[in-house]
Amino acid sequence: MKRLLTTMALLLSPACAVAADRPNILFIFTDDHAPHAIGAYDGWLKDVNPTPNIDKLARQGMLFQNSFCTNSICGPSRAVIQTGKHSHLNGFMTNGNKFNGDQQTFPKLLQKVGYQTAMIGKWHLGTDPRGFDYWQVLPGQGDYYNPFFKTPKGRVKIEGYCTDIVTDLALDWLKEQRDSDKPFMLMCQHKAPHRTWMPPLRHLHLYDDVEVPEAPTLFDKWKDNASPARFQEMEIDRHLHLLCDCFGPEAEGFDVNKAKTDRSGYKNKLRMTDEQRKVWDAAYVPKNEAFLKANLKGDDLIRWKYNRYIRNYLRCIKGVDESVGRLMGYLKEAGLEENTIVIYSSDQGFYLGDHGWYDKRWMYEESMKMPLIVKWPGVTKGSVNTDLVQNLDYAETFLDLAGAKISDDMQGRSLVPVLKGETPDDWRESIYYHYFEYPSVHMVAKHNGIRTQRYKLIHFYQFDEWELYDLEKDPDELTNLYGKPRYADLTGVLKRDLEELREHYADNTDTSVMPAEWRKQFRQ
Ligand code: SGN
Ligand code: CA
Repeated sequence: MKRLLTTMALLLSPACAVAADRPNILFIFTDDHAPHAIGAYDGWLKDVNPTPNIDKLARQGMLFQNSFCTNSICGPSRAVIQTGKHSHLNGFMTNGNKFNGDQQTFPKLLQKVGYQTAMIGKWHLGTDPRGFDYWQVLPGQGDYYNPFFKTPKGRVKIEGYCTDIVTDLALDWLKEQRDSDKPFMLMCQHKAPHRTWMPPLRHLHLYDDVEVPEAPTLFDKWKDNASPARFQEMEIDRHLHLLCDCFGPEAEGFDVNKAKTDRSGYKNKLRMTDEQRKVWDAAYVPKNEAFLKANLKGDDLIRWKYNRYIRNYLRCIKGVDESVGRLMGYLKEAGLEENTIVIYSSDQGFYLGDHGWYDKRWMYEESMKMPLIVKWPGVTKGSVNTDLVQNLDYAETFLDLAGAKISDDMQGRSLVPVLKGETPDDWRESIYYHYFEYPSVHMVAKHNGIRTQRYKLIHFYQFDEWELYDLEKDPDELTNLYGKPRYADLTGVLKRDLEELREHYADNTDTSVMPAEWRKQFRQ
């Protein structure tokens, strides 16, 4: 009798279900990969064909056109994914925070129901990963060349190119450490294509002979925006550094010692082995000489910097796309393809010269959007979904896929019905956004806001300035409708809804206006 009861208890325990019952989850995550730099998203870079392997995933999966983060910055986005809670509740509001690993996370909950969990690559949450049977992560931002990795046993340096190494480590784990009696959840997280965009050596000449289109808003002067857009520090023109970001020629009077201490491209180049640097210089030195000769000024110089930046960014993405190809190849070879759900996503979007910028942070479309493609064999079949979804939903989705209970205190919703093509009638009609890092690098003012399928209202509360956009008529967000009498009623409704969302998500953080004398100081 006792034996029978034990057997029954085991059968009822989800931890005991055999691997085949529940899908494996492979989460491929990158850093700063804007959806419009993925071919399948059909943006203005699609003709460059930047991502054939990711596009293939989209043909077999579901591509989310309206996928957004809650706070467009690295660590915070990752903390939202771990917890299924907005930044103000998980405590990781800015990159300077440290993640409290004692709190509930989805990997811990997956372990409880019998999943084997692993985390490889960029983590960027300040404290050591928790809830993983295996982890090997880049310290902080990590390096493109010859990076260090942190493991439970200490630090190791691995020679080579970061994207390739992270892929190798993920494949090694799948081949050698995977427990075939359990379903797995593997997070394979790349540093690329983060600043300072350093491509793999094999791709330094990729796109040399291709005309890469220009961002349609490259020369935006933010005439209609509230003041924060004019006081940022992320312009291709004034802030993208010719040497440290673009690997251009060393300018006269350039302080090499300072560059060595910065987290700049110059310092990163110094990490290369002599062999690596030789290949690098062979690619860039002749181009830099031609650049010096051309003596570009004004818009031509902006165009040159844009071109150097976008090509290196896309070359980094080529490395990522190859990683996706290798991982998919292995799943097939190992007979894991049919029972593994593959997710491709990135922590936020990015400006690819859009509005004259690089970087992210703003609630504008380019940086608030996250790519999200989910391939669920037997379920998804190459469709495009336009429901409003967020990184807030990932934890819930993974738990649901694993047949685990979704914790009541999580704030998002499972995407499982959406993936099955059965979006619930009461799916969200608006999303809440809050960015907290100011003053800080790139000087993007704090703001919160609401986005519906059609409209977006943004409040730069420290300066008490607002923006309102009609995304249907103005997808590039160039015409600020805030304060226009015709939009007064709509503004009132959106303000009320924003307040309701703030309450709904229990965001009690301080959104007061800065004292006038401080504000002045930031407007000089
Ligand atoms: C670094 C980058 C910034 C970037 C932040 C945050 N400068 O400071 O451009 O905004 O990280 O990025 S760098 O020259 O050091 O690359 S995040 O992805 O970690 O949020
Ligand atoms: Ca990022």
